[in-house]
Amino acid sequence: MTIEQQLEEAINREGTIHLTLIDPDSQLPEEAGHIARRAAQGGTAAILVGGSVGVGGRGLEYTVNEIKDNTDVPVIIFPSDTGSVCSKADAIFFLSLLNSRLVAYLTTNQALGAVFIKSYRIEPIPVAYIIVEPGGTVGWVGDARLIPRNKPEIAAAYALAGKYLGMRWIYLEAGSGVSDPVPPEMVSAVKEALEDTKLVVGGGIKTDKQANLLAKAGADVIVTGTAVEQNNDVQASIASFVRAIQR
Ligand code: 1GP
Repeated sequence: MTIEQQLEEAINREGTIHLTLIDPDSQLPEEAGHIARRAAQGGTAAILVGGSVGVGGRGLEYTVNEIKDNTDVPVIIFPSDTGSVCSKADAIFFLSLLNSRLVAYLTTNQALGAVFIKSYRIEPIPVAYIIVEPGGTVGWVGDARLIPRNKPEIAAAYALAGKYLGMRWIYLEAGSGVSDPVPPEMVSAVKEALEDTKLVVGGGIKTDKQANLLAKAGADVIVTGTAVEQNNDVQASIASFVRAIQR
């Protein structure tokens, strides 16, 4: 079974699933392995590895190795550019940043990275990536024309475009560590447009309540990163997110 099928099965079984984002630039590889183990024990369905700045090379490779050594859940690269492709990962979110002004984030990084993905035999999972205000670091790095928070119809139009382009996953991103996640009203508008295409929501989700509202609005996948980094009891924090998103 592919990683994508595993995620789909988990969504069909549980309604909404949780993924943990680990930024290799935020801690030593050993610590990343520890976080991943505790996150898996808390019920996270997979580990995403990525970040907008300072991710690549040996730091990335050691981090992925440690995570793989410490857990059995899939390890999926959440890339910022071609430097994020890592041979040790199980899969990669093959993103196109649909609302970027830069062709590099629409297709050039994808073309340059694709050859590595093929030769490393990592599973590519096609994802339409859409950045919503405030956008955080990734919004700046990706030069995104940020979707205004009060314009759910624009987010829905982009999401539908991603679906019609053949992307099987749509990712609504507010930016890592931002003050407020994507508004639930926007999530429900996007999900209504997408129907059965899978919807991932991340950025700024800090509380169980926020996660619960986003799941109820139609998110199939909730991603948290900063909330885990800031919590000493990773397992309890993830377990509580997982409980909060159960429909
Ligand atoms: C993944 O960028 C997010 O979509 C992670 O955001 O660090 O705010 O959880 P946080």
